[in-house]
Amino acid sequence: MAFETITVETRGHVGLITLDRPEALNALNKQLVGELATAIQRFEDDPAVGAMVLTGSEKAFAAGADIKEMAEKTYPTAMIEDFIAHDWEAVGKARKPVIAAVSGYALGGGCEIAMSCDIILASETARFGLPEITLGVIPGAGGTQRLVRAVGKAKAMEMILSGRFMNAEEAERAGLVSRIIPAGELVDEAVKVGEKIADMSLPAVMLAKSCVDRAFETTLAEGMTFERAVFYSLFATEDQKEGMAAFVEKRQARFRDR
Ligand code: DAK
Repeated sequence: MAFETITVETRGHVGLITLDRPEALNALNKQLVGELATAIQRFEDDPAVGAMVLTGSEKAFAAGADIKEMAEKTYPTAMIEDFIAHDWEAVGKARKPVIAAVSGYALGGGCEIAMSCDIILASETARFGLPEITLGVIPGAGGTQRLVRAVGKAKAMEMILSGRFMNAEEAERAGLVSRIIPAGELVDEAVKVGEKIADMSLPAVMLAKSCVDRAFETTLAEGMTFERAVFYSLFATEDQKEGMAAFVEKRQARFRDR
């Protein structure tokens, strides 16, 4: 299937998805969200891909769900269609790591999709916000839950109740963003991080990701028990033997994802 609202390429072992609806600041309409879910699934299924990068343009990562598409919805149509929630959840449900490379606006659903990535790298132009309240609604794709976990209640509550945006510096200080990279180097740097991750053992990467995610879902004691079981399980992989042998032999490990 050819895509019309995103572009997709593979750089080395990294799948790169670029949101591409410039006329609407990458507003996430039904078509775009469907194409994004398809592209994510293709990279999930591609054994040559070890990580993904999701980006937009310099002006906008994505300015939210498409308001023009939403405006006429009624309670029954919204509820029954469920806003194609399964497609919206594709990024958050990916098993391979997804890195968001954010320049410009990441608002509403755009901010929610960035937050459902595993790492957010931002350029100095990034603006994060959940302005749904200004439209008479609230975030509906995880914003009220993920923003609180990322930046704490005070900042999340202020942003969600007042619609205030956060710039890149504040987002980095608050822990929403992992690093700020100059805009012109952002995507290359995100791909570099993706390549580094893709060089690791994929089973270890996937399990590390699921352990970190588990920290948001459970108690410390349960999370530690889960982590311990996962840790032991990795001794069943060839990659553990290779990784530790390579250290002892003072050479680079060559992981085979086995
Ligand atoms: N939807 C549709 N079109 C949009 C858009 C959006 N979110 N954002 C921008 N555009 C369009 C504008 O209408 C304009 O198109 P034309 O009028 O030229 O045809 C074009 O992009 C350029 O925008 P502006 O002229 O407004 O550009 P400015 O630089 O002046 O302003 C801005 C940029 C980003 C500050 C402004 O465009 C803006 O405030 N945009 C709306 C931001 C927003 O409110 N976003 C939240 C949307 S609600 C769910 C899943 C998801 C969601 C909910 C539930 N489920 C799975 C249940 C998500 C909801 C949302 O995201």
